[in-house]
Amino acid sequence: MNTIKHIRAREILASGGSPTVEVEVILENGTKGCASVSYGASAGSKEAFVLRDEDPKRYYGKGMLKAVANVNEKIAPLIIGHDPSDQRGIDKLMIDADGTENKKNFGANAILGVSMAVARAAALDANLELYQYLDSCYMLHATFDRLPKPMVVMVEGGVHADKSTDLQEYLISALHDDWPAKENVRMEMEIYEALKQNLKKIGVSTNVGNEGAFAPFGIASNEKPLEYLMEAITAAGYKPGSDAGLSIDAAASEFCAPNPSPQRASGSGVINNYLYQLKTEKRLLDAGHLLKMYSEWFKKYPIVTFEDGLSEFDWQNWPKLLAIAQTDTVRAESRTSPIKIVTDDLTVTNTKLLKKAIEMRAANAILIKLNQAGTVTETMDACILAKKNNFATIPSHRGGGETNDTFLVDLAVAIGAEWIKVGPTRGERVCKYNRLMKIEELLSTNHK
Ligand code: 2PG
Ligand code: MG
Repeated sequence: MNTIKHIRAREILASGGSPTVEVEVILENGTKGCASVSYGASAGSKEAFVLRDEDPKRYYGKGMLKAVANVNEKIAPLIIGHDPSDQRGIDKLMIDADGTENKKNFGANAILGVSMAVARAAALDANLELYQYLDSCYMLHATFDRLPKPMVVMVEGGVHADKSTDLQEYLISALHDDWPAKENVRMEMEIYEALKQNLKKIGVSTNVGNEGAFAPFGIASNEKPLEYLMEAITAAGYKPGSDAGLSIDAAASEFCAPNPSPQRASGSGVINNYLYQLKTEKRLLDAGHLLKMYSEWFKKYPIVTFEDGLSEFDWQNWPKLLAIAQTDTVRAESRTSPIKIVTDDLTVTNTKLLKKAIEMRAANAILIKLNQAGTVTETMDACILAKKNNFATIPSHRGGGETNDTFLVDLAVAIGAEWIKVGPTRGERVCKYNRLMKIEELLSTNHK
């Protein structure tokens, strides 16, 4: 058996200019798996713990030398000598040795780096592409006959940009399952270019936010980007609602606060325990009025997915949002499936929280982020549970600190995800779409 011989972690820079963790796992025969870990800017409160040094003398406290040391000194001795193909066993070993609910001891950034690098080394050792390896390792029986479609951030605000919209992301989601990935990617980038030209024409700034999407300074309302996206789709020569749909990630936890005088709004069933502050429009809305605004958008625009429309604490109103979305969706002739209500901060790629969302009928889709879970196995388990319960899965990049690692693309392909949320520009984003197009080429040459 080809066992794990050596594990080495180091601090590298993530896209925001702050450090993250990179891990190398080397096997007896010299096979080397390398992986780096991303982290978010608008992280959910229940995500697995990102261990930062909190040393103000280095990187304003954001150094990751403690996590690096945990890999080199605490995790490596646990894992060295193990069979790298026992991914589930290795992940469990690290979870148990950490011993905390959210990986606070070693840091999820340390544990995940090892978990991903082990998977890469095992895939290389088995002479498989990573997506093939994940398929066999987790017995997914993937057919690879449909690749995830791109879902690209086009306009961004919230904590991802300065003085833009309150809602965090406005995206274009490709709708054709039967188009080659490279055609869906091309469409997205042509719409991005059309959007840029349109914004310039009307005198709106084309400066970009964390993820390379436009972050229009001083925008008039949170609805405006939806109009911009509709115009851009048409200007690029595509049909809104049949070729390309609109998606939103409100990231509502970021503009939500407890309501000092909570009341049940009469008749609607909405419980107003929280208030939502839309600074752009100088409005403070209770959940009832926020849902009313969303409902109007659902009727007016071909919105296909809607993520974190309510705060991660506002659980009781999520089923109401799902019900509204299922009745108020604009339907293009070619598209019959109802809008997907996507959980991100609400479920943080955690099977316990996903189970709760399933039981409460709080949503019908889940965003998947490796670092929210903290191991490859827990991430895969969340995907498997979602699939079993007819939840769409959408693996996603991170806003704050993304890296050039493309693991999430292989994961998305292996689980047969509906979409993959990344982009649009900057190296750490486009490398994901480049990997997707490469996988398409590999599959066409029989790498199933
Ligand atoms: C999100 C992500 C990715 P962050 O909320 O979905 O766009 O942002 O990584 O900052 O949480
Ligand atoms: Mg989100």
